[in-house]
Amino acid sequence: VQHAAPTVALIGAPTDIGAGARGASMGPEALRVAGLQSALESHGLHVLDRGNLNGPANPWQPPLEGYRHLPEVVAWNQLVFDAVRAELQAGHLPLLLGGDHCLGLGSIAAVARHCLDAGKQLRVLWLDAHADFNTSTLTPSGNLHGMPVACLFGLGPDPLTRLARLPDGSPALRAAQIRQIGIRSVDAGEKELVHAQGLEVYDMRFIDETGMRETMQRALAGVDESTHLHVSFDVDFLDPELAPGVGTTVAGGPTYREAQLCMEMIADSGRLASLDIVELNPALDVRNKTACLAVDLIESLFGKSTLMRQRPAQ
Ligand code: HAR
Ligand code: MN
Ligand code: MN
Ligand code: MN
Repeated sequence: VQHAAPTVALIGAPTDIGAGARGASMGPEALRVAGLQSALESHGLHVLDRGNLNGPANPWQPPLEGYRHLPEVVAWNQLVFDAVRAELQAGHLPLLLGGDHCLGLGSIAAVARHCLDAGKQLRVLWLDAHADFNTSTLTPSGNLHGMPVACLFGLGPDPLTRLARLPDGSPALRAAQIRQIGIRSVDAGEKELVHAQGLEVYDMRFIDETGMRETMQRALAGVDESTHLHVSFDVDFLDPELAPGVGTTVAGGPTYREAQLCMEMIADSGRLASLDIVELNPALDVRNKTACLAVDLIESLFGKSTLMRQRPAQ
């Protein structure tokens, strides 16, 4: 079934406020320079570039009570929440150009709120080397880009969990609504918490043993016409040999073809309704190749495929 092509709204969030290395603040411009808008337009999408949000500077301070830059992280996430919510209300597909992954909190909180208003079922695919499920007592760094999923579950500092709560006071996200894919670096205490909270995690060992096709079939199981599918794509998901331009590389990520298949199968679901692309760090990249790879993968996510093909039988 052919869908009317959505209008994609690019929202730049040039900050590295939650990260442990400076440079993700240059991510939005690197994606624009890599040709993101024209690549999407070449597949028939209508694209609006909303420019960049304007949040607080990075003061580069040590952690305070387990959090680095908490007030600034709250400010950036409020801006992201409002921008993503406005695009969803306008019927657009928000594409958040990070920025570090602390922004996944504001983005997904807005999506959860929209799903509630629109009567949609929410499914989040979290593509990442990391689980991002730390708390102030578990974190080895205090960096809030390691904590957004926990905050979305209601575990985190008050100003952030408040931003993420639904009007009835429940957390934005429950374990049944999220699948984590590509995970290969989780801190010891974080591991226990992820397990205790019942998250479905397809880690690299699982992908090695099961293959990306079966992994994605499982991650997308139950997605139907009533589903709003959100993808939070942390570029460090990719193997660092392919994608060196991130602050926290972890060896042993998906290959080029595994990443493509992941994106293609998401596109086949026909349900992609919002997207974050985060943690791209041009200061650590090589001739913008990580940004170009990200654009290539985003094209596949929006339905570019090698040949016209029927969906493979499930
Ligand atoms: N787990 C480590 C920490 O919390 C590293 C987290 C890194 N996170 C990201 N985003 N780069 O996934 O400090
Ligand atoms: Mn649609
Ligand atoms: Mn992440
Ligand atoms: Mn990561």
